[in-house]
Amino acid sequence: ARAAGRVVWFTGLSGAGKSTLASALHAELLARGAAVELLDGDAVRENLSKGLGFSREDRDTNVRRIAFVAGLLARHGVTVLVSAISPYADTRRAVLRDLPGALEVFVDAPLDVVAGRDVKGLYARALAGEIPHFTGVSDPYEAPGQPGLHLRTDRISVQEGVRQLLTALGEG
Ligand code: GGZ
Repeated sequence: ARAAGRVVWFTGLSGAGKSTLASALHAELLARGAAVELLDGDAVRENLSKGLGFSREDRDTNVRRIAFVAGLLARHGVTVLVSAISPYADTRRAVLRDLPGALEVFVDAPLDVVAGRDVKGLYARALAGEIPHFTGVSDPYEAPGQPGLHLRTDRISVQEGVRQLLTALGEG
């Protein structure tokens, strides 16, 4: 059988740069001719997880659905890039354990930096008390203790992040 693909699981706060890094890595791997798929928070919540909210239960359901699809793809040799806040450490551990060779990537920037960027204006609304379960403000984010890769996006460029990702994947 064909070798299994790797799952690269980007976890971190909204606005930390998960999707930016995942899509930059996606473009680079595509350019190298790899079979690679992107499971991004936004698209997943519009399709696979449509109707789910942001309670712990719904977030965990979202994360488990993503992991299930990632496993199916990886089994057929596809490299799968997952971008989801996935805030609960236990749930991440449980799903990643079932994905052989998965790389957990902590996309990390301090809350004041991501709230300062506030691309979608969500942090301003959350800090004003208008979003009851907003990760990092009114809902928890449990950072990985031992991520496969830790990227401080307030300190490194997207290009440098992609370089470190490729190295971690043995594709440098
Ligand atoms: C966190 C929220 C919330 C709440 C809406 N908390 O920056 P974005 O906008 O595009 O990414 C965030 C996205 C989070 O969805 P995920 O599927 O990644 O979350 S999880 O893994 O926890 O299931 C944000 C937007 O949805 N958003 N409300 N309350 N982010």
